[in-house]
Amino acid sequence: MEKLQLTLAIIKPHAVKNPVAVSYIRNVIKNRFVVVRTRRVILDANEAGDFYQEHEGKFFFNRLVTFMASGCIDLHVIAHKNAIDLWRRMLGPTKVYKAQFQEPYSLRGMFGISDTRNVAHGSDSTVSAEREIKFFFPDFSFYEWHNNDELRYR
Ligand code: RTP
Ligand code: MG
Repeated sequence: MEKLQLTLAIIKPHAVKNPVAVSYIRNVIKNRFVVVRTRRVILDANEAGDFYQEHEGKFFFNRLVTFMASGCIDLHVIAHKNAIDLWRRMLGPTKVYKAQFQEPYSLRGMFGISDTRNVAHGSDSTVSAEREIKFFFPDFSFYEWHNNDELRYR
């Protein structure tokens, strides 16, 4: 028996403000994943900068941080046998032109506005998933998650 993998999905401000996008995305998440935790927050620029620290110094960093602090974001800790890859595949390519032309039915293909306003975030590895979940849910116990007998798959 193996434990379901966890990832963090963040619905970005422009998508949270778009009722069609946010309800579609919530449905997709509910239907494909086990939803472990959900929280709506507003970040200030410092918090957004901390979250995206790996991108500090890149040309899009300020734009990204300002955008992420511009309104509510929805956080979803979600679980699936293959949560990290599945969520990133559902998102589609980071670049909006690629998403629209190559994966038009991906979330970014359908609701992406620009390379920054690209609908949602997904952790890119088990190490970043753990860091990112702890960042927003500091009381989340990975120990308990891994030792709880519920939500295992065969
Ligand atoms: P994410 O981390 O958000 O799931 O997306 P990702 O792995 O596909 O992309 P990454 O390279 O990690 O970039 C993080 C976020 O930075 C913004 N970005 N803006 N040219 C630009 O303006 C630009 N390039 C990247 C995006 O919001 C991307 O999701
Ligand atoms: Mg990334």
